[in-house]
Order: sequence, then structure tokens, then C-alpha cells
Amino acid sequence: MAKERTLGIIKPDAVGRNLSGEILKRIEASGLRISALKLIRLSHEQAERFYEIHKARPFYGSLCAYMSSGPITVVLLEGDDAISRWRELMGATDPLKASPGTIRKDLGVDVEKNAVHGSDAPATAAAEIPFFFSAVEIHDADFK
Ligand code: DAT
Ligand code: MG
Repeated sequence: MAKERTLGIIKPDAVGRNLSGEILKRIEASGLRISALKLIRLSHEQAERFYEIHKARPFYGSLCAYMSSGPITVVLLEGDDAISRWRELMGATDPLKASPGTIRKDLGVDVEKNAVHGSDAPATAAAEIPFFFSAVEIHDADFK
């Protein structure tokens, strides 16, 4: 098992419904470590940059409007196989298709307002983490 870092976002629908604590509780209960955390609001342009990979998809405009519609809680998660473990906690993109007990199944509203984001591979994590966090904002979660 490789120690990995991944980016998590608690999206505007979940922050707006006071679910940041519930989601952070699930993250901590899973054993993943939180090594950076903040509440921010993206501009529309920043959301467009973050989701640039989806530029050609029909939902891109709506996704960027939604992701800049309110504050988000952004976390850097660390642990063995953190990328796939966080994706498993999140569940499938569409809450209707997500497995029971996952965050999206339990807390997502629909395929767009699906409560959380997670990096999908080491290369994406490596690009997404510095989009939100600078070196001084990242802490060693194990205090070593
Ligand atoms: P994921 O967030 O599971 O990695 P993705 O990368 O395919 O999914 O898409 C990014 C986000 O775009 C997703 O969390 C919600 C939105 N999205 C995906 N498919 C959609 C669809 N068919 N209609 C509306 N929004 C969609
Ligand atoms: Mg994705």
C-alpha cells in the first residue's frame, strides 16, 4: 500500500445543509488523516479552471455555476491508498447509483449536487492539491 494524498471538496449543497461536520466525521472515522482544511468560495472563473477537464461536457456551465454558488470546505486527505479510499467513501457520481452507506448515497441531492469531490488518480491529486493549498497550509497529519 502506498501512502497517498488526495483532495476532497465538500460541495456547496452539503456546506449549505450543515453537513461539513458529518462528512469530516466519516473521513476521520475511516482513518484518513486531514492535513489541510479550509472554507472558501470559488469565483465562476476559478470553478471553470478547476473543472477544465470537463469543458466539453454538456453540464460544464451548470457545474461551474453550481460550484461557485456558495462556500465549499476543502480538505487534503492523507493515508495508505487515500485516493481510492476517499472515492469509496464518496460513492458513485450519481447518488441514485451509489452504494448504501456512501456519502453520496446518504447525503447527495442529485448527480450535480452530489455533496463531495475527490481526486480520481495520483496525477489529478497532484494537480488539484496545489490549486487550493500552498506549502505552509499543509501539515503533517501524523505530527512526525
Ligand atoms: P466524479 O465527481 O465522481 O469524479 P466526474 O468527474 O465524472 O464525476 O464529474 C465531475 C462532476 O460533474 C460530478 O461530481 C458532478 C458533475 N456531473 C457529472 N456527470 C454529470 C451529469 N450527467 N449531469 C450533471 N452533472 C454531472
Ligand atoms: Mg472526477
